[in-house]
Amino acid sequence: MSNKVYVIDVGSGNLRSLINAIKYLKYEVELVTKPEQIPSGADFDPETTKLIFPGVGNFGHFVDSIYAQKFDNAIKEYVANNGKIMGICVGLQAFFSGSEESPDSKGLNLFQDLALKKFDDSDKPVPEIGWNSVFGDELFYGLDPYKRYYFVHSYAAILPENLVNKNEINGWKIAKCRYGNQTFISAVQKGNIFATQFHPEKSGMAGVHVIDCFLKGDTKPFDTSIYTEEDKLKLKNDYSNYGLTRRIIACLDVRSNDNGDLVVTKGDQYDVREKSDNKDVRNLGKPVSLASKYYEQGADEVTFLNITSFRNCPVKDAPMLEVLEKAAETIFVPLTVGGGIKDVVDVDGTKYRADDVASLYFRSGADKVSIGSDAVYAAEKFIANGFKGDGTSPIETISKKFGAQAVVISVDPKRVYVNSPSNTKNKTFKPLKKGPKGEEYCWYQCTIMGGRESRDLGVYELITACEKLGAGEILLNCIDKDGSNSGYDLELIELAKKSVKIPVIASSGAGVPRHFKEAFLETNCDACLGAGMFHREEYTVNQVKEYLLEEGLKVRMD
Ligand code: 1PR
Repeated sequence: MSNKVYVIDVGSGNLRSLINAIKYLKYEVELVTKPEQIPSGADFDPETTKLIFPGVGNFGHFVDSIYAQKFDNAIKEYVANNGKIMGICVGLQAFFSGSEESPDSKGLNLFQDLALKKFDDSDKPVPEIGWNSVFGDELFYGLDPYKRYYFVHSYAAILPENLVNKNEINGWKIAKCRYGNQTFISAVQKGNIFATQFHPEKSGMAGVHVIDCFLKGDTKPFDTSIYTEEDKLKLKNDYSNYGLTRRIIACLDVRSNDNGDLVVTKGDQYDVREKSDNKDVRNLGKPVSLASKYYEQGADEVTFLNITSFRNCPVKDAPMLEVLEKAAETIFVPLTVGGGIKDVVDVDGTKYRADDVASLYFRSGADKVSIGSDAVYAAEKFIANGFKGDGTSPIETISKKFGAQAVVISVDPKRVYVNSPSNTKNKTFKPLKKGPKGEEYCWYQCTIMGGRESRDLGVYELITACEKLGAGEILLNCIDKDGSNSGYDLELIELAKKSVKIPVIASSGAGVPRHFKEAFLETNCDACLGAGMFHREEYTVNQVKEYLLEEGLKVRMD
């Protein structure tokens, strides 16, 4: 049996995690960057040759590159010769005829006459970001209806009512998934062709198992007879949260300490120095080993924030690139990186656009980048420009190239009390508790450079502008609550959830598992992030998840 796996690389997004998952399964990877490298002739054996077709980001950008690089006919010929192929995410989407996302671009039309549509956001956040389950009477390739898989997309092969109960369409077996009130195709199989809308390489061991089945040519579904009735009850989807589990994110604030070592640190209201006389940077461990620990504990995502942006370092040598490369070798859940994602002039004078900087991170294993200070500048410009973008902000350039789902906005706000809404141009609300001087109103002021500079821009103004500019998710910190262990600022999170359709991650203040439950139930946030409580080993991620499960909230158990 050949040990080689061919992976098509049209230059989009994060291939590293996929390559790592394949290597983890003890196969070798050969990247295919030209159509003539797709195995044919003596190199091709329908029984043993394996080709993977991964895609992320914008449908048009992806399929246009396939046509421009003349991959279309080579893929069709390979498929016609019964070659084994697995499409992933936009790789699956490319098998369809087209997508509402890019009406002028054509898909490969293997799965005929079904086009992709955007999710309806009237009942749920869009993009769908998180862990959903798959179902169907005839599953395949190790798919398990009791496991969870990581989805990140705004467009899908949404099934019309008359097809929702089918297990097969146009001779293709389908696995389905429900997001809110819509059912879509989560995986397809026909002969040697297989594709998943979710990212198996980002779906923990459940996803690695699916890749393993494809590589072995084992088309059987997962044997669910191993589960007891109790397990099934615990694991099965109850669709209470649009179908998604409650997502728990472990966050690592990373910087160099005074000796130049890269450490994970954690501040109180963003002050990361010890209170002792020497005022050292708090050192809570090494980034890769802590990230691996949290993955093992069941973290659904890991976020790395470069909190000092390593100012004098050449872009291509940024220490965070190496951290990501190492972390992605063994962590098969999504990785986000933030800090310094902007247009930069390198130490040698070379100019890099933010999307080039982001691309380096994606290629190193990141799935999303988070933008802090530059998002504030972009929103200010957007508002000054009559609520219009000019296409040049990092949010716009990265979103256009890699898709909205890859762009997270990291917000660092502080609460400001005022006597009357007329005291500020920003949107105010009436807090539950009045301010220290009896003020009845407040707003959340955005800061840049890790809280060092406050701007005349509110959180509402920032996040609504960023959503319009093409951001896919909000990471909502809170300087007042950061490191306090006193629970999230629920009023802030609720305000954000009411203001945007894109998912909102609650951050800052988690101290005990109950805080996660409060945030999920009282604000309907899409994910909860914790840092200090995990670093100080007060609780493990798994303990938080077990608690949530006992309280009736579904979580991913790999
Ligand atoms: O502005 O695009 O270069 O991004 C800089 C990034 O670094 C931003 O995402 C900003 O939030 C982050 N950052 C900058 N300075 C600090 C600091 O702490 N001095 N960290 C900082 C922000 C907040 C969260 C933290 C949660 C949860 N840290 O990441 O993990 O508050 O903590 P807790 O659970 O312990 O309460 P740019």
